[in-house]
Amino acid sequence: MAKAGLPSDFLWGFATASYQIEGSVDVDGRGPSIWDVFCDKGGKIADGSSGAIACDSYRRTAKDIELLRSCGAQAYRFSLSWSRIIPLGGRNDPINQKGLDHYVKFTKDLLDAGIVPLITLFHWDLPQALHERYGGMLNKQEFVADFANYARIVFEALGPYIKYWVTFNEPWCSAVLGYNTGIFAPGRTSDRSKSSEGNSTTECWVVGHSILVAHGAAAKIHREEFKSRYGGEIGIVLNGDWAEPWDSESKEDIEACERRLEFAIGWFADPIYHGDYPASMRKQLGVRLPKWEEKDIALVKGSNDFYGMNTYCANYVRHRTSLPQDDDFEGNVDLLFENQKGEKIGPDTQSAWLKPYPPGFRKLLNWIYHRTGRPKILVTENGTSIKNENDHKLPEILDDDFRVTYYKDYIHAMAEAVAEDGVNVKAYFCWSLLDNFEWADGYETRFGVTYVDYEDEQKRYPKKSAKEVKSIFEKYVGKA
Ligand code: PNW
Repeated sequence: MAKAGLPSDFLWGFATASYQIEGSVDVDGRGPSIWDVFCDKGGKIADGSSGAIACDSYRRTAKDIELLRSCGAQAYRFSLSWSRIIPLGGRNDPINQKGLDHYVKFTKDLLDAGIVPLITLFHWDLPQALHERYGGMLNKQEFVADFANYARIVFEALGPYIKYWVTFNEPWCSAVLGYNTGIFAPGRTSDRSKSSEGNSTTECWVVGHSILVAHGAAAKIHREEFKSRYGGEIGIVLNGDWAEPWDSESKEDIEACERRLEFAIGWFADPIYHGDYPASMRKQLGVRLPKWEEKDIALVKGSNDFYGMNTYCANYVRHRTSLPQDDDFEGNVDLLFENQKGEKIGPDTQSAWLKPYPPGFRKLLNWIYHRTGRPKILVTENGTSIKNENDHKLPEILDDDFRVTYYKDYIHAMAEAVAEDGVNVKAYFCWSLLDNFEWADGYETRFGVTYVDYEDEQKRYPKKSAKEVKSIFEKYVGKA
């Protein structure tokens, strides 16, 4: 049996994001984000919904803090809505003091409740005005300058209270889902049945590049202007799921797994930890992958104080013998849920892409740890939806045994990676504290450890998992 344990200073809690929970989209001077506009287009969100009300968390901060306390959470990861703080987003646009004050008060209230706040500056809700003004993240120079200005305003206001800053959540999703497949805002793609604008062969790579430079610029500002005053650490959050070879004997499939991880994770991690994109991406994408200007890579290389890791599941990966398509973003591989022997990687959930595979978590922790030169890792998201969960009603819906098992197995896998393999993991956040607006999947897909009754004033009911997570951590913390 492998040893399993976590250090005694390990921090655990729950995560959310502004657009998914806040609602109050036109309250107290908030400006629209690309997600407000995308939802309003129609036909983009499974149930035709939007984040207009969501969990009503903007008005229920006290309830959310009470909930966190009742779950025994030590920490809470949430994101700021840029367009609440600067409604038009830009460096010459006015600041909305009410929006900023809201987050300052919330942060202080969390601290008063004994909960460590972790702030994400950008969880996909770009101010719409910046999208309209210059194409948002397609315009590196403007975007970096505006993001840097926004970050500085936030560091100034919240610096004294925050130990961990995340610049960007999952740039892969912003770039690929927003500018290649077009299933996320702003919905740009070459597929003209979905969008009249966009170029899937180039834009996602440009957007990824802009995000990296903006992250580097914010990290520099934090380090030079705030760190000595307030302390605190800064990093980016990258998503990625483990890859198992479709044919475990095939050298090509094993290489395809590596390539898949490089396209998903190395795309962002390699510039930060090694100063350039992976060679496999360079080879496949050629000139479509932006070249690093010296001044940009100087900002990006070494810009992480910690590695923020989001992971949910795993895939089987099979190499392709055909030449890569121009809009391919996966490294020219097939992503499958079954291997050559017909074995499934994991059970179905409500999310088409998510089949739990706990051993993959331990393997991926090891892969990332060694690829990036053994940084401190914070697991900033991990969790699951449940097949047909939304068909159930109170009180049965609170018996989320599938989710409880998921957390038991995933946290155990992490505790093995720490105690047995020596991976330096210091924090873990369940996704999510609340059922919430699950982007293109709307409200039908629930990820919360808390049931939110959208029909009855967004009342919150902790599910079984909300209580179980605490006892799971009690088993491991202090044992490594
Ligand atoms: C993450 N995929 O998104 C996000 O950070 C959360 O906002 C989100 O609610 C959560 O995971 C659950 O989906 C992802 O298609 C969305 O592979 C889609 C994918 C991965 C992550």
